[in-house]
Amino acid sequence: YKSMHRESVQNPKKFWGNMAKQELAWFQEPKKVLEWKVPFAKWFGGGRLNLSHNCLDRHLDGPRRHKAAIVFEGEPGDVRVLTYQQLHDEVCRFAHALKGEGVKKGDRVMIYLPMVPEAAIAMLACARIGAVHSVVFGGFSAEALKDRIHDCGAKLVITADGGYRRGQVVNLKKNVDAAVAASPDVRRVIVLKRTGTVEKLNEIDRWWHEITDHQSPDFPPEKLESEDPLFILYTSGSTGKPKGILHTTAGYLLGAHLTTKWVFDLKETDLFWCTADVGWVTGHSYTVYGALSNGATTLMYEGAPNQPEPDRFWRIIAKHRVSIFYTAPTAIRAFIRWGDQWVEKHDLSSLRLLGSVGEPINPEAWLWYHRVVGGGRCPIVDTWWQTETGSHLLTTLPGIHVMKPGLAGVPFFGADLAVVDEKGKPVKDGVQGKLVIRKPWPSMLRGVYGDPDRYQKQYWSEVPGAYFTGDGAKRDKDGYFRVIGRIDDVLNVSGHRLGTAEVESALVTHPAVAEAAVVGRPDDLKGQAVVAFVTLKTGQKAGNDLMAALREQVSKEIGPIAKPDQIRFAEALPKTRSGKIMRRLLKEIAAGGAVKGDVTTLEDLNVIASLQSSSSEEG
Ligand code: 7RM
Repeated sequence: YKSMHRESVQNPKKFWGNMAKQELAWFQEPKKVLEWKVPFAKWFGGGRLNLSHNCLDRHLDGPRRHKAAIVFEGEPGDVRVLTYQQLHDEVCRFAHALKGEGVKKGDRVMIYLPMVPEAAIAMLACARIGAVHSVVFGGFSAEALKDRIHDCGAKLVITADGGYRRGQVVNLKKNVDAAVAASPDVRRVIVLKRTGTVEKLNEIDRWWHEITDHQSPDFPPEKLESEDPLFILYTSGSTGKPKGILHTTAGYLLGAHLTTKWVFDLKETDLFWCTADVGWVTGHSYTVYGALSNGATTLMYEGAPNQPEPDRFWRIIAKHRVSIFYTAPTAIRAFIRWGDQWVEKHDLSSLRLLGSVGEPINPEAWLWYHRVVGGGRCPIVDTWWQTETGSHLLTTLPGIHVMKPGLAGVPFFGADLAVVDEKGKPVKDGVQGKLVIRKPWPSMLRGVYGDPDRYQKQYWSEVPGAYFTGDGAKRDKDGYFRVIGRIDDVLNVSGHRLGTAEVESALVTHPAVAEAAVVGRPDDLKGQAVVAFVTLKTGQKAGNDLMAALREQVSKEIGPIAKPDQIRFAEALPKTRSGKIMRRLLKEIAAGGAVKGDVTTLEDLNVIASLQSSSSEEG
């Protein structure tokens, strides 16, 4: 590992040039591995390829042709298996359908679907024709969907009548109708029939099956350039609305492909289950693209982990003989709470490797995961990465590295990670600093859609010459990184990214609210809980009704995942002389601790007292 990593960082062109040729299928091999003008990278110039061809067609010539590509289990218990040949055929049919609706290369297509095979089919069909998909998690509200449609200028939306979650039907179509009513540029909505809860379509809608089933199962993949856009995925930042993170074809695919292969030590016979919804980057890179590019079998599960009972995941693992299981610490902590008996009821001997992603994993959860789920036998990979990085950048490699509970691990090949101080200078081992990336890597974001300045400002100006991750970290003497978590104004709630600014602007859309400040509070289960400090307009009365209304407002503006856990009404918010809200202070108050440190920049010291006695109630 050490010599290979050193080489990959010292001579990235050689390393990635070789990997690109060896691992991907090209219509035309690239001529130039990397063009780098900080912070803009172009990888694999002159190359032509297609991502869906890499995920499908290249597996059809050999023994993988009739191998399962997707094993799907719906929440009600329905199971569907699609072989590579069948998946190819469905993707081609749907690509024809999209073409028929006028979708062309470069067009943006919105995907708002439950975790069903059609989500992967829609993504792959877009990739096949060179359209740029933007998947929106089904838990986001109509308002959030509308914002994303407008931001990327999508003219077509793919959705379903509904999806199953916690024994209920999630009415996706209703949200799409509301979003589309406010989006004059949307010309077409394609509706998958999943729950049978929509009887009549609107004029703009077409049933998925009606425009797809009769189509030809062959659709020649578009020969795309390496840097042709592949997808936009919205993620929360420290300011404003979520940003559209842009990924392009070849570099992204190579990152997702190689990490899936090496980090999960993938074997031909594996059944790989990444529990992330395709609405998140983990679902993109591991459930769909990385797994299929490697010709693996990927499992998709539609519903909740405790439906109908808290052992649903273990039931699925035992039933389908899952061998690699990849989930988030927040889920692991919930399983611990629900009790070992739910795990122990099932034969999990098919498991051979476990993974964790999304937030720091506390050593207790790690040890439980290892002992109870992994039977003490399975290595755990704790993979650190971001929507922006496209694929894993910190991890251990099973069989190669010793595992250390609570530490993500070492840099993946080609990744030049460092922990630096305020001035951008590397700190000593054991000292906390900012986690930065000093060299480009193939699956890096190519920018923020429609906003090149924001890309530069947000990521490349905090630390000179380097990409700032937003995370704090420490490196130990063995070169292992412990990622502490976000040090910017981004929260990590149950492994989901949330911008404090986003929640604040959702709160102030309520007519009673004057100002809002949102901070995170440590939470045993979710990692962080959302605490909102709110001041009201004159004449407005604080109380339980208003609290409920404000939480509802956030749910409407963003989605249920963003609902504050606690709302605290205050007389005023603590501010510096320049008018900035003192978040450090609010964090301490939210955590229930005493206010420590320097408060001399506080505008009104009385504010502290009023906050600490502010009325509050748990939501
Ligand atoms: C994959 C994903 C990214 C943020 C990131 C970190 C946190 C993710 C780990 C982690 C500690 C990990 N993309 N994070 N993985 N922290 N250990 N293994 O989660 O864009 O949604 O979030 O998540 O703070 O910056 S993301």
